[in-house]
Amino acid sequence: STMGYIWNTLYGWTDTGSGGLLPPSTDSLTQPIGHHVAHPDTKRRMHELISASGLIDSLKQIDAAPAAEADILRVHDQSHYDRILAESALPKGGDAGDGVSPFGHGGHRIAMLAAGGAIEAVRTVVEGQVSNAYALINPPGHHAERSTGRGFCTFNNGAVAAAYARDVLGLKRVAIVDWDVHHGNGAQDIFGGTAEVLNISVHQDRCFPSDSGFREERGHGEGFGYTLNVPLPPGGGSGAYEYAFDTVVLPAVRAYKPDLIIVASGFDASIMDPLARMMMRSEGFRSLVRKLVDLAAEVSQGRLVCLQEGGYSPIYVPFCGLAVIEEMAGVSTGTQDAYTPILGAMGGDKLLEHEREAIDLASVLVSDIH
Ligand code: 6DK
Ligand code: ZN
Repeated sequence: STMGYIWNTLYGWTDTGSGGLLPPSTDSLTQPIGHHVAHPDTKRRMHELISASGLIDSLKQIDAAPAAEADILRVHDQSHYDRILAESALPKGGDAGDGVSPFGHGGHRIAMLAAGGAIEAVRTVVEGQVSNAYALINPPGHHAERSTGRGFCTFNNGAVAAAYARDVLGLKRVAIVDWDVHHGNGAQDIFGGTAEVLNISVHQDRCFPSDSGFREERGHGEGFGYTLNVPLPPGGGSGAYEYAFDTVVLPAVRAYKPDLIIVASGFDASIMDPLARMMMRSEGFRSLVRKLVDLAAEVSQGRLVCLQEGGYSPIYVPFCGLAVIEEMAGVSTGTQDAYTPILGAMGGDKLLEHEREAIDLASVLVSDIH
């Protein structure tokens, strides 16, 4: 069957405020700019390339339904949900929780549509209506913890979808593979105590949050071993990521044998990204998702769902997204990554010794997964 794809016009309507990254302030002299790094245009532009390339004609477009309050409450506190709802009703909106994650009036509705998009992607894949799915949702989710939003994230879309798969669709085991360049602290907070969800985060070491994502954080109680962090030194490219996938991510998911693989798919490990210092290009992301498509065929009946997380280069994120979705769909539009001649000449693809050493330290943790 065909691949599922989700985008909603309202995902392009998040109001990230008039600051660039920090709130504008005459005290700190952070000037207003009107185009926050997480401005939704980057994701809308990715959707437009999926459309303009013609790839969209090969995809089954699925409508996002808003999540229900009960869907959110599987993984978040009532107080967090109520605060978002209340601040969303204010004329100028509010903040997801950390003071650097602004949302506008009505932001609650968009966040519910993002979580609902994640649910619909998972539901249609598990019910067999589509072979696999990419949900280009916004706002992102992977930093949102049980009791608070954080890092541009309001509700943890991936966790909401994983809990839905478990509680509503009856799946026993869900693996989350988080290749967003930042640490997947939200799922670690929410699922750290259970073996029913395997949470693997491959990220730039101490980029964001700067105080989590260490290899030593392995989950607790029954969940010990089912949180797996793979921090990478800054500067890594496809060589480091492919080695991390081949020696840690794939063996871990094989050992776990999930019923579903959810990918926290950010494109902020790209060489063009302002919020991290890694050097991936679109072909690198294509090869990572190829590995996961094959892995899903082997362990999870092909069930693979990508959920959009970060990515802050308006010009380059679209090409990364196109490569990933083409590969999942098994379709080539013949579109070239227009930036390959420039970015490929910069180097950075080769696995370096210090990267190998860091990844090897994580690969020993796989043996505790059963
Ligand atoms: N740093 C994401 O891409 C979000 O993972 C990344 C968020 C980076 C925020 C950078 C930032 C601070 C702020 C305050 C104090 C210290 C550091 F969730 C995704 F969108 F996917 O604000
Ligand atoms: Zn990120």
